[in-house]
Amino acid sequence: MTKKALITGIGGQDGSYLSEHLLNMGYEVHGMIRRHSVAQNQDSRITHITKNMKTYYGDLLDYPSLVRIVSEVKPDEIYNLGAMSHVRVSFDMPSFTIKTNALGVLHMLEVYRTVCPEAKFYQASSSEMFGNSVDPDGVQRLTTSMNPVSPYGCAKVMGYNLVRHYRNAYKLHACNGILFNHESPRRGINFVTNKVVKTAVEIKKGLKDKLELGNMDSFRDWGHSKDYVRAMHLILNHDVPDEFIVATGETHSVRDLCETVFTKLDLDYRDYVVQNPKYMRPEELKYLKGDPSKAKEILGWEPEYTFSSMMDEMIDRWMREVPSV
Ligand code: NAP
Ligand code: G4F
Repeated sequence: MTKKALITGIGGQDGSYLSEHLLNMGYEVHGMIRRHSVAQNQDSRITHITKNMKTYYGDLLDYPSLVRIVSEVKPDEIYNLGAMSHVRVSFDMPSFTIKTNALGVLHMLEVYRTVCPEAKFYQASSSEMFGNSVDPDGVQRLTTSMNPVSPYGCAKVMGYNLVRHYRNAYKLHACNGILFNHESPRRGINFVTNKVVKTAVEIKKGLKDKLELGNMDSFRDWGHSKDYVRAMHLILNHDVPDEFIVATGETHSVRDLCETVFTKLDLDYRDYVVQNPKYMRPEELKYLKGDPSKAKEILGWEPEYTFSSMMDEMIDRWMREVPSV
């Protein structure tokens, strides 16, 4: 029988790739989108596939909308990807962030528990939950303590714990994927990878003369969203509901990122990158490098992209889209 998946945050980076992945596997895909005053912004990342799926207006903070959607769809699998996902913005909008990323998870779990408890549930947890905890060998793993350093991270820890609690208390198939940073040509342009790539291409084409950044000394473990949505499906469909880390096990600084991208464009980043305190955070997460061994051993998950091939794909997008003067 055709499986039905419901995705919150379907219009986001991961929601769009996950929809493609599930449609390719023969799933019936349903997704929740939020109403925007500019209607084309509601589903700009999924316009190429909306004819193959069904979308519903809703919001993680609007409990009646969740009851209506889940009751109508009766999903076999729920992927809760909806979130206020920008860490820097979470300092500016802490209340909305905590509501959406923590209370929103509670709402989804309650609707799941009461309407379709036989379904499986995936929660988009994040490496931001670790904050500045790093094991002595320089990695974060499932046993690393969680000491979040942003409203976003604090809310994600709450969501993570709620999923574990609901699993244990109500015997639900509820799972957490702790995903490290993942990017793609569809990444929002105010996240550092896409901001660096887009601006570097604009500089290359003579449209800009500088790139303003915040902290260039933080390190991130950057993978590709397409690889990571495959992991989401594997995590949810593992026999036992559990927690998994999804990461590359490789780390780069923001400075390395700039050097890689500008060098690929035959430019020297030191001639163009300036720091602007506006992009600094009140508290910074300094270093991320995840241990994906459990996902590799138990789920057989392997990433297909490298840091370099992902940057090439992102550069190609902007080389095509940025006009030449
Ligand atoms: P994204 O592109 O920002 O997508 C987030 C989606 O959530 C958007 O469709 C957004 O809708 C929706 N959303 C925001 N507030 C909502 C609300 N109150 N109710 C319902 N939907 C809401 O983020 P992403 O990169 O795809 O990430 C997907 C999930 O993985 C998020 O939960 C994120 O926190 C988590 N995560 C991401 C990463 C990463 O590196 N990408 C790593 C770890 C965890 P609008 O477009 O209408 O705002
Ligand atoms: O690209 P970022 O904004 O991603 P961040 O904060 O690591 O969060 C992302 O990854 C998390 C997983 O670890 C997700 F949960 C979360 O939803 C999101 O997808 O910033 C990366 C680094 C930071 O250290 C930041 O301070 O880049 C630094 N940075 C330096 N200049 C900048 C900038 N970040 C942004 N967004 N913009 C800058 O101008």
